[in-house]
Amino acid sequence: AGWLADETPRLDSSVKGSAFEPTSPRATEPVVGPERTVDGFAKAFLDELNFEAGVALKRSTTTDQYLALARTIRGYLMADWLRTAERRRQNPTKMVGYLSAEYLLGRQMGNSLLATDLGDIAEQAMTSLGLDFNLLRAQEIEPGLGNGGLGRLAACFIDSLASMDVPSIGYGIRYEYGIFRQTFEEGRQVEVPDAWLSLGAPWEFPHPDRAVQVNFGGTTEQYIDGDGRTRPRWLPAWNVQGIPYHYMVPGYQNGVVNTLRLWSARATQEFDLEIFNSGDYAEAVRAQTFAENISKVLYPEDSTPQGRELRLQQQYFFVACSLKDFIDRTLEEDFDLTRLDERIIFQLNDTHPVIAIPEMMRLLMDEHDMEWAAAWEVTSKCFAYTCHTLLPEALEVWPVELMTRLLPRHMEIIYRINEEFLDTVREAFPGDELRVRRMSVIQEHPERAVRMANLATVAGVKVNGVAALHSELLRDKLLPDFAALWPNKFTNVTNGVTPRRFIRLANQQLSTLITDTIGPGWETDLERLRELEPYADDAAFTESFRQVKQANKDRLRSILSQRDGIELPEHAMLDVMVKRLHEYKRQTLKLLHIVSMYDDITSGRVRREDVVPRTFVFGAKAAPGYFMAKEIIFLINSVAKTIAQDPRVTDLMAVAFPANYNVTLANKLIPAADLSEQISLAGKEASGTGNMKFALNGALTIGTDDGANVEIRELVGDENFFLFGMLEPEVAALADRGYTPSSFYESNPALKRAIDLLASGHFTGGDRSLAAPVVDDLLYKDRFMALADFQSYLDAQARVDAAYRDVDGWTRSAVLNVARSGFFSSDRSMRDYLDRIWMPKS
Ligand code: NBX
Repeated sequence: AGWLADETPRLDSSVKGSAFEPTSPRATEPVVGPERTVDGFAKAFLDELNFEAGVALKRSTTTDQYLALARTIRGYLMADWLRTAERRRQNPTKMVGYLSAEYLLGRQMGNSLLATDLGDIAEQAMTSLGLDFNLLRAQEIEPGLGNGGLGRLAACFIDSLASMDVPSIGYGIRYEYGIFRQTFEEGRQVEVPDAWLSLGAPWEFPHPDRAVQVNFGGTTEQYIDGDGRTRPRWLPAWNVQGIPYHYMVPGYQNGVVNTLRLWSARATQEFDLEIFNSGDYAEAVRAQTFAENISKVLYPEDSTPQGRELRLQQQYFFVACSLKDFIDRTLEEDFDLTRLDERIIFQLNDTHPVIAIPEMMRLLMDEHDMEWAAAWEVTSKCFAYTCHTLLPEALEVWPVELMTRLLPRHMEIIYRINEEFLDTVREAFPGDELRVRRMSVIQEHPERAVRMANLATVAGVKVNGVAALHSELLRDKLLPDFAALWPNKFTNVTNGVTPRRFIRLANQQLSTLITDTIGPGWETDLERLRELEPYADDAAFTESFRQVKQANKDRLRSILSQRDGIELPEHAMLDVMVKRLHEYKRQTLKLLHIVSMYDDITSGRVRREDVVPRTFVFGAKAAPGYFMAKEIIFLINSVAKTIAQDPRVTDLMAVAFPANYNVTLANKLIPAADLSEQISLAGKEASGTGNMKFALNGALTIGTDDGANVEIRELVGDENFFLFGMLEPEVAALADRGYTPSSFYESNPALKRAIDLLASGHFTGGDRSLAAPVVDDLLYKDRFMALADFQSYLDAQARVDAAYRDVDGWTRSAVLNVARSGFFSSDRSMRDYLDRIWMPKS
């Protein structure tokens, strides 16, 4: 590791002494927002309702009122947005371009109210008009434009960049349908399309006037240019338009509003007309549908790359739009493109936007007349690559056949990049052709394909992992040949989460307690939570802290009752596992613990009075095509139902699996949790970010030595963290020896009982076959070694029970988790990106 050890994060609210230095406001046209009073707000609201929407208050629906409220709040941000944009235009500096196919934003209204500090005024204004503020807020459908951690990370990062006033822009895709809405039918996941735009989209600003054209297909040819030089050019076969939609990204009460620019695909008129003129009207309309499919829907597969053509179209579409957009803006100031790296660093959020690299080469050479060497010189300074995985099957590769068909010019450029790169390898390692093959951007087997991670590593200024352990494994196990060639290219930036959304908004009572105790300002200087440490032994403080946790639990019970009809017991430890459903995350290990506890109680193996009552909460979406993940969901629901109906255990345990876990639900669940489950097989979870949110909200973690768990434990202390399971080297050693899960089953009676009970059909209405897919996989494959870690996990859970019985001791640990987790602010992550990647001193 070592990347973290010697660094004390600094946290001031602006970035100084770099090209990113915020520029002073200049005299521009005065922009005045509505008056910041209850009356002023009410008037602005009625103006929106009456004159923009054309609806009278007494005839308005809740939807009308929500839309008018959103537009009113947005109006208060507008002046700051215009000012921020103008300030940046007047004094251009280097910017960060965050390129991400996903942004899992969560609801916008609460965040906008917090950023503008208008919460009280807005609430009073709505009350003065006889409206229910909370009901209106509940109308918002969150923009679910991401799958999970990677998409939510992008949303946290742009929040921090705005709160730190870093000149930056987020680029992505405006999916018409975001991540599917999950429902359960007889315990099985059923996906419903997420029509999040159907009620209107008050937070976005479409700019059809700034449309950009994107080409696809066709061929390339050589031609002689005006100077008599032979040059290649692309003769594309079809094209679409990208329409930018702007979203405000407000900083936290600092007058800064940055922009998130999401692209939506539309058919080009010329394209339609050509067919239309040929007389086939129906075909013209079909062409439109075809074009617009590109931004229609978010691919719901995480960690398993989709080799689908439409997915590559999406990636190239948003990247081409974004680069064109940025370069055009830069040319407005007459900038010399050979120095483009003085204006931009594009951060590649995983390999999804990596096609930007050949696209930049193409733009510079084919459209801006640069020679290869000059174009490469600048391109290789404009990108940096973040990897978010360690699973080899999650690395994106695109078949050469598909690339050639869809992006022939880019394929040529990739070949040339690779040729020159492999020359470098051969020079550094003469005669080592095996190495050359391993490092090539083109793989030959099982089919010729472009390895996007290799391309990103070749062209990127830096390659980073997302937690200390992950970055180490990325360097030493996933890309060791590249690390041997370029040791300094590799670095770490541990993920973080925004304290604005995940503490201030999600946990208002805890926020008030913190502010009352250490004063204001911690929201942008999260290391200040350290000042809470002395209060871990303060009777009055710990009592208030407990009350806050209890209030959050009570609120959650009422939310789950209303939202899902789930009735939870009043007094129980709240044990929460929320994240995407994936075998490596090991929801099945959690399930084995639950079944084991159930078996202990029902068989009388433990005395009832020795049982610490628990409520288990799961939240997880499975990729629609991921068979095993869906079987696991079914089995969890089956166990939950059986337990709810068994009077022998209902006073001691309950399992809740509310459907459709999303950012909105996370904000309600996390503040209520006592115990955070972070139980992936060591070496598989790149970082995790939920783990940070729980610790910051005063849950204790039971976890493996994986991802950012490692750093959480280092910071909060061993005594305040329940560690279990094999370490990564032990996992590797066991895999090398050959892992046989059945031997653990045979030799561990508790494990055997739990698996036998699951297999017996007890939880599946007597039908053994319904449990078989999961049980058989565990017994005969168990790729992620749940059985090997089972006993260690049970032992750790016993330690959890003992600790929870000691109310004071538990509260003390919970307070220390909050006090010592300030490092996990995404503001610190952004500072690390600035120091190590975007603006390194050396
Ligand atoms: O990125 C996640 C990792 O699994 C987490 O450990 C990490 O904390 C988080 C942020 O760094 N990866 C992730 O969420 N991946 C995807 O969502 C994904 C989406 C589409 C795709 C591949 C992966 N094709």
